[in-house]
Amino acid sequence: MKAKVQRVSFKNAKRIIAISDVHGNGHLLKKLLQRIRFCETDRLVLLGDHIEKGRESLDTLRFIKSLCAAGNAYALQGNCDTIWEDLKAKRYYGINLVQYMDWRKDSLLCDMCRELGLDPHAHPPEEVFCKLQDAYQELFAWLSALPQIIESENFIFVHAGLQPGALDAQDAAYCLRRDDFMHEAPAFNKPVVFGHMPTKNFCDFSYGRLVAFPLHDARRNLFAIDGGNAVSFGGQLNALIFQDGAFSSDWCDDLPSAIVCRPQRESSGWPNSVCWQHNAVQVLAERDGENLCRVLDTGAELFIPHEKLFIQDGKTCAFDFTDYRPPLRIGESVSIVERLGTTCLIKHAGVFGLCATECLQFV
Ligand SMILES: [Mn+2]
Repeated sequence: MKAKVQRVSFKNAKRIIAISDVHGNGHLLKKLLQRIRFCETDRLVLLGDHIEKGRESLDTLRFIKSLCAAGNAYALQGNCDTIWEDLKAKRYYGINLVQYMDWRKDSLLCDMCRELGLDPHAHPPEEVFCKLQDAYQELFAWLSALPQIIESENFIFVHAGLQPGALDAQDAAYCLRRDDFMHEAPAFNKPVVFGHMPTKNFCDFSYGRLVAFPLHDARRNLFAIDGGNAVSFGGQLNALIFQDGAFSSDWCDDLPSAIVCRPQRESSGWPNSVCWQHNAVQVLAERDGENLCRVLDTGAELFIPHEKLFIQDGKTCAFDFTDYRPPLRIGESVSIVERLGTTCLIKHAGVFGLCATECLQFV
């Protein structure tokens, strides 16, 4: 199917703001919009994956729909937003909607059943389908009518990726689901802003570090903005803000924070990290509680705690981890991603790293 392209004029906007992959975390979207003081003179583009994985898909969807109805917000379709259409067409791994709800509890359909007081197991799947269809026709229609591409005077917005060539000739499925666009993308004349894959997965674009902030590739005119909210360990919701020919970003997350009470020096050398898609490792040596591992795809070598390793398809794999230690000054605030005994995995200025637990004062 051809992608639907929506052309908009942002000529009179003070700021153009892009936010991606809200994934049912409407409370974070509200917090972020407040933080950046979103107002009528702004234009906001939500890059899709509005629902699924977070706790409040139905509320989030209604909130985003109301933002769009107010006139200065625009929404794209992401691969998670077509779930109703996919289940209807039996395109979703051949499962029916009840099986889907059993598998994904944090989903739009589960929220809808809860709101209706409908037990999906008390009826045949076809009946559940009809009840939801009747009750939420308008929301389903709104989701399925969303464009896959939005083009303004100066920007192109898409959920996951674009192929080379004209916007009107793009394939809808490609726009929704392109897992490695950051590596595969050609150069574009206009900046292309996209989400879908957490920027943490592109550590080769961030000097080997695991990051959650938006990444900019100036050579190819790309902005990857998915901070991994609701999907990735320690993820955040990013807002990329264009104003007066420059860009900046802001973010929100749900992580607890701590105050630095002893300074930390930045680790020296190129950081070693492991992240999803390239997470198969070879254990080279063991010492108490951790393993020296080599990441098979990248050759990076780093110590990874025992509990961060798992077996998949007979291979030893690691959850996202890094040996980078960010520079920290007394009084600075950091987000606590995970406490690992004497060490903490933290996030500071959008960068993941390690810090000795004794250097932090928990608030
Ligand atoms: Mn996606």
